[in-house]
Parts: sequence; structure tokens; C-alpha cells
Amino acid sequence: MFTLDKASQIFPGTLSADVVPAVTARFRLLSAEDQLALIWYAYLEMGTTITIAAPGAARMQFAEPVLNQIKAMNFAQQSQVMCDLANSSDTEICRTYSTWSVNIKLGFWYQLGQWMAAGLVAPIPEGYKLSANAAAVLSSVKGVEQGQQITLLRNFVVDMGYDPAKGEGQRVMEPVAAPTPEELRKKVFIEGVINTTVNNYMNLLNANDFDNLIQLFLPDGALQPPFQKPIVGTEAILRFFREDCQNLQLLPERGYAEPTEGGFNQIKVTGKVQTPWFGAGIGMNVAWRFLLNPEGKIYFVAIDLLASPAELLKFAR
Ligand code: 45D
Repeated sequence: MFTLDKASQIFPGTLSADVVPAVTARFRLLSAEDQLALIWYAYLEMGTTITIAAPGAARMQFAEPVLNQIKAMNFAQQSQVMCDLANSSDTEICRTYSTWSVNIKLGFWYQLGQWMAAGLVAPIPEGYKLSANAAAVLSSVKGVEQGQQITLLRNFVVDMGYDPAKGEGQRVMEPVAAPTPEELRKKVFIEGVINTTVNNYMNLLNANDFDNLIQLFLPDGALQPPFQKPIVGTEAILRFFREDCQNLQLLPERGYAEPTEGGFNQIKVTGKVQTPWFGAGIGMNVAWRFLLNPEGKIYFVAIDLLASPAELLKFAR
């Protein structure tokens, strides 16, 4: 029989972008000043090739009170707030920040970035010199492909703030958008895989139809996002879909399916994923590794950010 642990090891030949956790760990060791300056330089550099889509008002309403509070401060106070966030200090703003979903955190920084560029919020001091370690981390960030770069930026932002409940508390999320109407939904085609569950998974996620999507999973099924521990069970997975997965664009390309123990099926699919923050500007190379029970329900699915585009064509186990 499959356990979660065993399931997570299907298709062990899949090479994920290990550079992401490695660079994230080095980033965390830097001083707050270095962290903020590094992100600023990385962000400026990226801005020359791709633009971040402005977050919608529905998302921003939650960050607005804090943003206005910061806007009213002087530069020294503003710098202090940003350092507090990077230092995970126990302050009111850091606690509030930690209750926000990933997209609200990103929207908050998006706005601060705009204001920093416009001179309304304290800039990184002119001539600020990164420490040698920070300069090395920045050059690592610049050296990876764009899908990995935005994953790094996302990690940096997610880890900021102060959460006394260590992720167990209430989280504030943007409202869940209505699913795409049936007649406007597009259907994916996956070369090499004809499997209703897998196709439905892609199509329902693309349509933000989370209530039907969750029906594809076993009640004790699990989903493992890139570089995270598996999220287990109907309630937790549905919450994750609503919080983190709105308006994603899954573009699966090809795959490989084979029967395995106990009448289960293991299916690997590779392709691209676009985030609403960058639209078609950045396609992240990913693999989905599905394990389906004999009735075609999802017992486990892992999403891996691939180490390189060459991985898109690797299906050998
Ligand atoms: O500190 O099948 C300043 C799942 C300087 C679901 C700044 C999935 C100071 C199931 C510049 C102001 C979700 C797992 C900061 C699939 C400072 C499933 C600002 C995968 C911070 C396929 C910085 C989905 C800013 C995936 C504004 C892989 C940074 C989704 C903004 C991946 C960074 C989405 C942004 C990613 C990063 C999104 C907007 C990686 C967005 C990244």
C-alpha cells in the first residue's frame, strides 16, 4: 500500500530547482538592510524585461490601512518598518502582515515599490553597498532563469513579518472569484496522457472551479506545492486553492502514465504555469506527479519547479 511518504517519491528522476531553497537559505542569513537592498536591485533588474501586473482593488483593500499608515510616516520610520518586516520583529505591523495570504503580501510590496520609485516612501539609501555575502546572493539570483527568480522573490516576501501562531492562525485572503462560466472554459490537451482525472484537474484549476476540483481528491489525499511539505486532506487543500491558486494558468504539454502497485496509476505531466502577476511574460517549467487510486481519485500530486527546460522532456523513472 501507498503511504504519503512513499507516494511523494514517485518519479524520483525528476530534477527540481534545488537552487531555489539553497539561495533562499543564504538570503535569510543576511542583515535586514542587505535583504531590502538586494530585493530592490533584483526587482529593478527584472523590471527591465518584464512587468508585474498591478493587483486588483479587491486584493489591496486588506493591505490599505497599513499602507496608509506607512505613507504618513517620515523616511526614518518607513525604513524602520521595512527592516522590522525583514527582521521578523514582534511589532503590530509585522503581526498584521503575517495574517495576509501570499497575494496580499505581494500586493503590499508592489505598492511600496511604486511609492519608493515615486519618492513617497524611503528609498534604499543612495550608494548603499551590499555586503560581500549579499552581493554573492544577488548574483545567484541574477544567474537563474526567470521562473526561478520570481519564485525566489516570492519566498523572500512570504517569510517576512512576525507570526506568533506559526501559520496556524486565521489568514486574511482576497475574496474568491466566481469560477469561469462553462462556455468560456478552454480544455487542455496533454500529449501521451489520456486520463479524465488529470485533464479535469488542469481544466478545473484553470477555471478557478475549486469546489469541483477538490472532488477529484480522496478525503485523505495530498497536494505538495514546490519546495513545501504536502498539504493533506480536503479542508486544507481547498483552503490552499482559494488562498493561493486563483487565476493561475496551467499549460501542460506532455506526459507519461503507467500502472503501479495495488491498481494505482502514476502519471507525470510536464509543462508551463503562468502566474497572474506576470501573465504570459513568464512561463515556469513544472512537473506534476500524480498518484491515482484504482477509482481514479487523486491520492497524491506534487508540483515541482523544474531545474531546467531539459527536464520537460524527461519521463524515464
Ligand atoms: O523588501 O497544479 C521592494 C500550485 C524592495 C497549485 C520589494 C501550482 C524591498 C497546484 C522592491 C519594494 C499553486 C502548487 C520588497 C500548480 C522589499 C498546481 C518588493 C503552482 C519585497 C501548478 C518586491 C503554481 C516585489 C506556481 C513587489 C508554481 C516582488 C505559482 C514581487 C508560482 C514578486 C507563482 C512577485 C510565483 C512574485 C509568483 C509578484 C512564483 C510572484 C511570484
